[in-house]
Amino acid sequence: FSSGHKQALISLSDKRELAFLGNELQRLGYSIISTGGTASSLEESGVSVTKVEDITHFPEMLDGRVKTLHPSIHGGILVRRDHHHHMEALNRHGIGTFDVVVVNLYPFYEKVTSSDKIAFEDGIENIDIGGPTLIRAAAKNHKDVLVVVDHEDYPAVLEFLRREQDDQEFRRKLAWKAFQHVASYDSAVSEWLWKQTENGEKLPPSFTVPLSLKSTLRYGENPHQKAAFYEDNSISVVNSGGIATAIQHHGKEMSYNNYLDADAAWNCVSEFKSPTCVIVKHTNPCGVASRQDILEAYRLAVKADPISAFGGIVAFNTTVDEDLAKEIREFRSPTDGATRMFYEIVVAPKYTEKGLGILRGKSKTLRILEAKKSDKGMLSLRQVGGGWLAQDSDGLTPEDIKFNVMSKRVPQESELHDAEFAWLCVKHVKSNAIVIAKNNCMLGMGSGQPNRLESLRIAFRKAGGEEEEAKGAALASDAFFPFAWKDAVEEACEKGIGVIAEPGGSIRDGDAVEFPFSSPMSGTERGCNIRNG
Ligand code: 93A
Repeated sequence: FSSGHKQALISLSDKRELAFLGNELQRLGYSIISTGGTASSLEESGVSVTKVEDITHFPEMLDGRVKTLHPSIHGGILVRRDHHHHMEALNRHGIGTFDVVVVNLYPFYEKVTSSDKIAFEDGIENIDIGGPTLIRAAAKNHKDVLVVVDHEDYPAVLEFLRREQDDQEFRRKLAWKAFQHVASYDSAVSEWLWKQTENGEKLPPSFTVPLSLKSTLRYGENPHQKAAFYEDNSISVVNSGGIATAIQHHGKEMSYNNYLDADAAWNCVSEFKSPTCVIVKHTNPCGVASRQDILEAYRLAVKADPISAFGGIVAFNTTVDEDLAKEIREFRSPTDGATRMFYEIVVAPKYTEKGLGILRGKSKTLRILEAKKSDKGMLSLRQVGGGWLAQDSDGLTPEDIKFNVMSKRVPQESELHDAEFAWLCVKHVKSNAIVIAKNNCMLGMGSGQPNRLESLRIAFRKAGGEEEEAKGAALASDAFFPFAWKDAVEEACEKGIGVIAEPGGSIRDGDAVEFPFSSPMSGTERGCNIRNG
């Protein structure tokens, strides 16, 4: 295997598209060298292949722990071709150069998170050592070695090899991706090991989040701020959903604030099981309604606060079909009954062809996003000067809600249901958050005020003030009532609220509960912080 002979090293656990890659490389004149399983699979596809052990003159050892860790392999990858003494050394030892290295790693993350729990020892055996070493070596020497870690890159790589023109930019991008791949892998291993220690339940002492640039944005929150969107490439989130993985079917490019709002709307609507529409403005849900008829849910969500809904983000947890798309296009603002509603973004899990066509026709700028529900259980991070605050994501689901009735009056079935609905909504409203809801519909919300009473007053104003509508409705608060001076509880009762859901935790909880006309309740974890503050 003297230099000048084109060689590709292929060692893959995920063998998707392997036959295609092998055949094409062979056609381009490459000799293929592979580890055991990969070699067998290539042979089955009619590709001639040399086994690694025929080059190293060592069998794969220690149950496969040592396969490619050998100077005959790593020398051929790391050699500097423009260094005469490097090439001389290779020749002296009869080592050939590698031009292409294609590797993906033992499926560690999939194994340790699979439903059939694996033993600690099995976890350890699934830590790939030789694979990352190959990837790192090839990525370091990317000037002369193409490193490929993603089967989706095979067509571009083959095209590059076919053209036979050098392009260091392309090589660097592959090398960058390769190091990302290894970093993400290592962070999954380290996270798992931490969970195997006695501290496993605690947040880890440090962690790496491999981020990659998804897109540069025109500007940030304000026009003078530069901004970009980085995607989390942790193995644990790659195949999960969330707004970062949404597909944009139409419309103007997404802005910084669009992403924040779309994320808020999508997280909120994903919370509900029955057909639901959520409208968000400035990261807060201003309309939420669940109905079997999604058209009605949409109209109710707009009606909750038509002024805020105008120019907002509309999210659905159901398919947007022709009828729904028409309703979104035609619906006129309840404010004047004439102006057609205008939105920045529509987000949904699916669109029918016709539905999509109609929405595309609504406006050139309307951004249409198709999103997947994201997995729960990720860390939620916030930056403060010089550091980050981390907390478990708020994984509250409808099944987790178990209210304790604190008051003498026991709420009726319908009141309990309204309280649950309000409780799910208030989780997505920025604090001090108050939500008033009835019959699967948010009537009003207040947020962002430095005192809870003010939030409550705003929520009532939106719910229609003293009007009948809010009578007997449920009120949810994201934190306890301090019950100092005139309190929100007192005012809520005066306005006819039927049931109050709150987490408790004030030293004056007793007063809030005993308040003469009220029937407040608390969540199970009384005194615990059920919601983010
Ligand atoms: O056990 S290892 O860490 N030791 C090695 O020397 C080694 N070299 C490649 N695992 C090693 N590999 C990995 O084997 C690759 O990363 C790849 O995922 C896998 C392919 O094995 P096979 O071709 O036998 O299916």
